[in-house]
Amino acid sequence: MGSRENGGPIIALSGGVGGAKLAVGLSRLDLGERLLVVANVGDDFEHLGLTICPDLDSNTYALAGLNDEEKGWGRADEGWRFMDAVGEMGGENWFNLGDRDLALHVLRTQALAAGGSLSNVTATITKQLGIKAKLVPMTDDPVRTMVQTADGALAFQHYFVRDRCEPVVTGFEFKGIATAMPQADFMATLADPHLQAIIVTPSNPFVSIDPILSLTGMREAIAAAKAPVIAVSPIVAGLAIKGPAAKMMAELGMPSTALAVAEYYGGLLDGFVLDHGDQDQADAVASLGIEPLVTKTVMQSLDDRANLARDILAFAESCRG
Ligand code: FO1
Repeated sequence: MGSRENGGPIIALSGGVGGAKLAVGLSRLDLGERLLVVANVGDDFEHLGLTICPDLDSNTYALAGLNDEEKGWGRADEGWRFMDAVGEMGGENWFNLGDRDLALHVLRTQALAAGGSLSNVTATITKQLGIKAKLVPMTDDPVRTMVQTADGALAFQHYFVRDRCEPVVTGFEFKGIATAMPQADFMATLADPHLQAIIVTPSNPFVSIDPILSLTGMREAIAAAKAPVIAVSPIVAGLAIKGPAAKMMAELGMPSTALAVAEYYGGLLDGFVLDHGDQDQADAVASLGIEPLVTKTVMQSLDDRANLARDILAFAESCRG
């Protein structure tokens, strides 16, 4: 890291695929434990008697280099004999648990049943997998995203996997959010006077980032933090790189543009990172009072991820001024 870095902690708010890719990019800058990745837990659910935490797991597998790049979730080099047997016996098989992935769900469920917290079991697993960054859930309390549609509310995984994101969304509810306590290390790091940056990764604003921002006292803690807040657009040239963000924006009556995402986050942000494909929206972002940075945000290679991470930290330093 260049001399310009103040050596303080860096927080990345992360959901699934897009967030995990940038978390990997940041982790390749040798930040060690200075990097705190905070994962959304609104996607979590109980399934086949197991506690499933998809966004924690996407970040865990990506940071450990074990993730399946094609699917965007679960592990690479996976087997499906467990699921074949579940199907044979008439069990629920709409949500695919790989044979290796299953170990994580079983061990986490066992640890939680023994009274452990989600933070503790996440720390144990990430340490076992040799992950240097600190990965924590946004809260240790249960929060469950419900997707509201014209035909009623759907549990997140029913919307996302079982119904393949086809229902038209009208809104979202984060069940449990009012009583969920923000994770302790997360809140302590937000209050750290040496905090270098708070990065809103290019995850889905509605179902990955909003659950984190909706925690009690979170927006106030971010506003009071001594670090610039930088968001990376999850929309490039009108399309989400992965997932239903653009479709949700259209269904919520928003233009599915990078600028609309900047407007959606609004006053929370000091800086907003757009891809070259959205260069023409940079001035409009600036007119919101948000500093724009135009760079390559589409992360195909590992180098792309590290380069974007480096650009963001340099951008954060300039925003700090
Ligand atoms: N996403 C799917 O589209 N199909 C699946 O069968 C599926 C299984 C699955 C198992 C474990 C896990 O951690 C994630 C899984 N996901 C699956 C992704 C999951 O739906 C996430 O919520 C999304 O990645 C959105 O964050």
